[in-house]
Amino acid sequence: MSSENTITLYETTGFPNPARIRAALAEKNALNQVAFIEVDVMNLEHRSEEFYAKNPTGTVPVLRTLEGEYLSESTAITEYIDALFDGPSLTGTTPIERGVIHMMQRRAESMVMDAVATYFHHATDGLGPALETYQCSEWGNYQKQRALAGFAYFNKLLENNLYVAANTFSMADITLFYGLAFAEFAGLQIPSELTHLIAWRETMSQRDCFSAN
Ligand SMILES: N[C@@H](CCC(=O)N[C@@H](CS)C(=O)NCC(=O)O)C(=O)O
Repeated sequence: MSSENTITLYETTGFPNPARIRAALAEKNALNQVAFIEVDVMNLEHRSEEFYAKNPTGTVPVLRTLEGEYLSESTAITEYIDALFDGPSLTGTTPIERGVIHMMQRRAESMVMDAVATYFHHATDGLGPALETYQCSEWGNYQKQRALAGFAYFNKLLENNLYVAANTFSMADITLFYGLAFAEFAGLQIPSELTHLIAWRETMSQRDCFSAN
């Protein structure tokens, strides 16, 4: 699909935040309505003036909307996709659902996704010396402990719930799923006693939006 007059996703294959957007699009059955442009993060394409003009924080994903606006932040992009396309809601329909899903998405992001990312970038080799220009291993290892506490929190939550928020599949599940995938990539295993979290992840991995892209 051409990138003119259509929605365009700037992404980097294999990276967890862009994968959240692929999953949201798959859930809405809208992957074929979007053009995809690969950003070469390993060769610093996301730190070019051209890319900063799209997203001043220099991260993927970025989505160019039908109106030609550039959206960054996976949650904001997901909200746009959710409102634009038909299909099951990822952000909730009733006021209480919307509030709870937003809250739980942010918990999954802060307690798992962002904590894992900080561990990865600060306390491991991360993306390598060309990209990791500032590292603080103490901060990274502190975030590793936060991530482990996040795992325990979600394990308890999922003891009696099929989904992270509002008894329905949502962007909160997508964020937690890719937060755990990132953790595995970074060498952070889910402790074996966290059986509810492990079982939830296994069940989620069968879902088409995660397995088909
Ligand atoms: N809060 C942002 C995080 C985006 C982010 O950190 N993306 C990573 C890839 S998963 C990135 O672009 N990393 C580039 C770098 O670390 O230089 C979101 O929700 O989209």
